[in-house]
Amino acid sequence: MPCCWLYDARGSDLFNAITRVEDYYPTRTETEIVSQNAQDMANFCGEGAVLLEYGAGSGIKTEILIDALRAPRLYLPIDIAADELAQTTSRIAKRFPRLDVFPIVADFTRDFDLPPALPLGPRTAFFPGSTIGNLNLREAIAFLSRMHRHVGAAIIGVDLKKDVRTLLSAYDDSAGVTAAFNLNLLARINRELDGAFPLDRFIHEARWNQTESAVEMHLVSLDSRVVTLAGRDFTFFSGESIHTESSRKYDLVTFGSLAETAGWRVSQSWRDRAGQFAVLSLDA
Ligand code: AVJ
Repeated sequence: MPCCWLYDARGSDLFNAITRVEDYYPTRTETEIVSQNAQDMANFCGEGAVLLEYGAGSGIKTEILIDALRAPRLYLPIDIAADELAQTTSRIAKRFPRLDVFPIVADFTRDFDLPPALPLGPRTAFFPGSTIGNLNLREAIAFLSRMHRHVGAAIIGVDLKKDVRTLLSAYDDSAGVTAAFNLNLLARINRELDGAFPLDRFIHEARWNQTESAVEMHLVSLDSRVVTLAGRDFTFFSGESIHTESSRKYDLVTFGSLAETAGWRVSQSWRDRAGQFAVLSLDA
């Protein structure tokens, strides 16, 4: 399933809850990297920057970056989750009264237009969260190429390969928040498509796919069952799963050549001490 469907209002709330659980290391690690290197990142963006953010979400890391920018001109947060985008927009607009904020509700994995008359000034994209990891190779190249048409520079967060135990507990936390986040997809189908998935007969599972270098989230059916949706039958064998998300993990060399394929050159990389996560600057 396209993983963007995980993010209805409830899904966005649950994702924000995930970012606060101990087992899920990416958000706090990346936030720390951005905090400690905000000045370098701001210098990279230059004075009077126009900042585009793909998949803005709650915008916590963005706030840290904007705070370090010199006289930023415009912030364009792009997100599919309209409710959360509205909240983030008003919080950031309030905190930075001299900054213009122009939210765009869009699925950034598809083509969309930027507003026609953007102010002059260097345009930089901010793409944190390792959201790039949710895209497969073809999608990632298409996305990075579109970003190349939109802006001349970018700052991107990339989650790095590490031991499988750490990865799997990040995607199957002991508090069960990730399980609730994943299962909300079935609840959403029941709500919006009038489905009849029994939520207690599907279980969350995180799997490491070595070939894809990805953590996968699955919803495993505990029974054999037929679920009817919009006049169509969906048949499950017992143990068969719905694959709801892949979260690819990169090493810097592999990511560098992926970026190059889309016309980018990695210029700087910032990492945490343990080398769990990287934030990279890209030049066109
Ligand atoms: C959307 C990339 C930040 O893949 O790590 C968190 C979503 N899924 N736990 C990720 C997610 C399960 C997350 N990002």
